[in-house]
Amino acid sequence: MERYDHQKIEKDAQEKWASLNLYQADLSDETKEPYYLLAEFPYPSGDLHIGHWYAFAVTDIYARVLRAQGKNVLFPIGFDAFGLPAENAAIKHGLDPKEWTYKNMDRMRAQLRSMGASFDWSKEVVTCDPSYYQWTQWLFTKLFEQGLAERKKAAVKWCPKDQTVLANEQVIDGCCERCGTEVEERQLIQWFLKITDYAERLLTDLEPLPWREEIKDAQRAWIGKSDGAKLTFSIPNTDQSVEVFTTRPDTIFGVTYVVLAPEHPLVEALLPKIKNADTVLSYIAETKKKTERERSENKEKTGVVLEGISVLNPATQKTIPVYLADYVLASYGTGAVMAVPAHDERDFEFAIKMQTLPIVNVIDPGDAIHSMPVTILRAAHEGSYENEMVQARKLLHERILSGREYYLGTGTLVNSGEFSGRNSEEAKDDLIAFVGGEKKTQYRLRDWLVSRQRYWGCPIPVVYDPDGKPHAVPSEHLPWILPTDVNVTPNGSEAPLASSKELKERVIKIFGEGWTPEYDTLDTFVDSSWYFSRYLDVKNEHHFSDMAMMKKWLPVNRYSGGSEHTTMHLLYARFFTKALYDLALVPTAEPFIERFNRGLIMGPDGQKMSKSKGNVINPDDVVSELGADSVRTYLAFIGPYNEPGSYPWKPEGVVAMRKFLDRVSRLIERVADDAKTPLSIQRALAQAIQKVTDDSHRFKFNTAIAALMTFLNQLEKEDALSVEVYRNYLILLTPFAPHLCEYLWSTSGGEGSVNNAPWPEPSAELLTHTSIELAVQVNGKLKGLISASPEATEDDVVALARSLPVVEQLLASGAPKRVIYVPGKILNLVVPR
Ligand code: ANZ
Repeated sequence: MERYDHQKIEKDAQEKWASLNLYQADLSDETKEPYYLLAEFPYPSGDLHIGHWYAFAVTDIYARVLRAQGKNVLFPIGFDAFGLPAENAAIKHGLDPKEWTYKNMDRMRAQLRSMGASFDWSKEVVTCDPSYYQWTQWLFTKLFEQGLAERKKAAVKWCPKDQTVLANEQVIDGCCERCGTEVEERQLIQWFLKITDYAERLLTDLEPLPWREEIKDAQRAWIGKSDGAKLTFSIPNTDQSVEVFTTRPDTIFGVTYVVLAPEHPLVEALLPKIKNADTVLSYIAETKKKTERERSENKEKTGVVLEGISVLNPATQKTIPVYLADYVLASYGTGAVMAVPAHDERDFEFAIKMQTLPIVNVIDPGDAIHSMPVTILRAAHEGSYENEMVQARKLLHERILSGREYYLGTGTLVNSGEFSGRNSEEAKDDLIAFVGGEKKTQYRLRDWLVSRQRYWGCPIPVVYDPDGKPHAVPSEHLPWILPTDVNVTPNGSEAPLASSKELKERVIKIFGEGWTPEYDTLDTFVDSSWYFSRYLDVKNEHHFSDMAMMKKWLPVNRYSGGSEHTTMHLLYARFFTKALYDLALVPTAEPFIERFNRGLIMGPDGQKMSKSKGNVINPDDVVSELGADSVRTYLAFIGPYNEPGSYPWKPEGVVAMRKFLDRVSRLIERVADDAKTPLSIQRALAQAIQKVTDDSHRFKFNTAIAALMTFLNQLEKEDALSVEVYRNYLILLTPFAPHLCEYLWSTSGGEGSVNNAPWPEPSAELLTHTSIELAVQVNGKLKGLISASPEATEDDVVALARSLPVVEQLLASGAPKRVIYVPGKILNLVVPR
């Protein structure tokens, strides 16, 4: 079978597009409607993998559809170019992180071009370029002036061997990922952006966004709002007390002990009074090795009592013991909990483990017991619950009331003094008042830790005066250049920038003796929190972007990205935009209107692609063998693009796509100048236009391609095709296979570029009048044929059938006794004989 020469065709097409400068958006064009299509910009790791193709080549399809439909499309590209891999390459192989990064970008630009993606390269942003990070720094100083950037002490994981701070992900089972040394926790002063100030707005502004619910849910869970109360447990004979955050103030009478996080500051203050201080201190040391995730996981509970310390339950006025336990996290709520073992699973497990702690039920489930899940019933009634559900429920009820089983639900208060007998939900507020507490809304979201003790990042534009007070570097000194005389390998308790002589001298020269630099760099998520604004005015030397352009182009119409960025990046960018909006620096409080997450491409074995599994597909190889258009079309066909999912890469699938394209390339043999287009083909064209258009708008490229395949089958049955039908087919296929279509367009005498050809409009008449022949039977005997739309209702087709004289005669003007209608196939009318 004859194959088209993809290597030549693709090279020619790309050269033609470059010479026509087809994809450069004129942002101030007022004649067309603007559409900002954004795909998350890549990290320059050095080699383009299939994931990049999936991200960019498929989103590009939509850019092309929109452009053909007459929109002024901005589809930019850049590089998220700061970050650890450059630094690791420096540490491991002695390479210059800058050189490594810029070389990788060069390589990736070439690879990205091979996709035939219609990026507007004239607006490229590179976050590690001083012309970009100058503005990251400037925006940081604005947040700093506003009090939204601040320094706080925070616990960080520290590897004593590598002498460096580790990210949580770099701690495996309490040990350093690199060298296996047990990590420690250190309290270091770090920079934070106060995203928690925006927690409520990040939630409420999420509501109207047209995002998929699971994306919104993930953000909601990350923000983690809970309504509850702050209650105080005083320590008798001292002026100290323990504050707790609880969502269940209704269970206050059931509090039989209090638990502090091991890091709780009270522990140090109480130490002289703690009788088993040694045990307590060694428990604290053990905890330091665990990550928060390990502590939150449902493992066997551990803890230690503070001997000699007790607190007063403000409801019962009884003294109760105080424990340290690592299931309580220092960073959430107040870092302390009132433990209610009868109504909280973790407290229950802990009480059982410690053996001596009372479990006092304070909520009677009442009728709710009848809807308790069967698994609990089974536990309650060891084994034979099937025939004895009533008995089992009774047993469970007894076990709950006697504190042998915990109960998480609501019900009627018992053992709760004057509150006994009331509904637990309704009594909450009164109980808070009774113990002198206050209502409190708590968020799981923490402030965003943005300082990194790393080299290859944006220097934090801050200097310290001789008293150690931080000052923003004034804008005339921005960009605050990343020094180059730096020892990148961590060699002490300080960040790499501390080894720069030039940086220290620079600060003294500008600010005076005694002034010192900040040595930390910014988390790269800061760089990517505003890049979409920079694309709008990438060369601006006086401002981070242009207000008029931002007003015109923001929010981004559609943001296409990976599901791994649903929480961090998307939340950070939303927060950043809101903070800048409040400073009147950007015109919109939300950065993105639509957000689409794509699925994952797996190896041919259905596993995640990884070098160790040997299942990595190198796109360059496939492109050189089968062509970029085959890869693009295959990736678009693999599944719906806007849904979570994972798709194995099937080599035979790409080959099948290539065969489809080869068939398209031969269609030209049927084109004849004098060919007439039969009604059936006119209708098929109208349907194909409609389907490809609609499906593309929803990122359902898979079904759009299926429609083009069906249409091809129909076209191949025709002996002669009109140029018009043929060209329309090419226009519809261009977004998917732009190179081949460009070639066929010229070959068939098309003018200019197929990319400039306007998107066809389906004729409404052809769409609605699409009809098929339907056999009409009366009492099972064929009486004639009618032509009806496949969507016609039963009433419609009966009316049509009656227009046949023979049918009307048999019905004798009455209604049929029964109607059997199989749309698109048959209509059978049953009449009394
Ligand atoms: C008493 C109680 C009784 C609780 C009960 C629950 C059920 P959410 O909904 O996630 O906000 N808690 C509070 N601070 C904590 C911390 N630093 N570490 C671990 N657990 C903590 O969870 C709030 C509940 O989690 C709080 O309500 C508290 O336990 C616990 F029948 O207080 B509760």
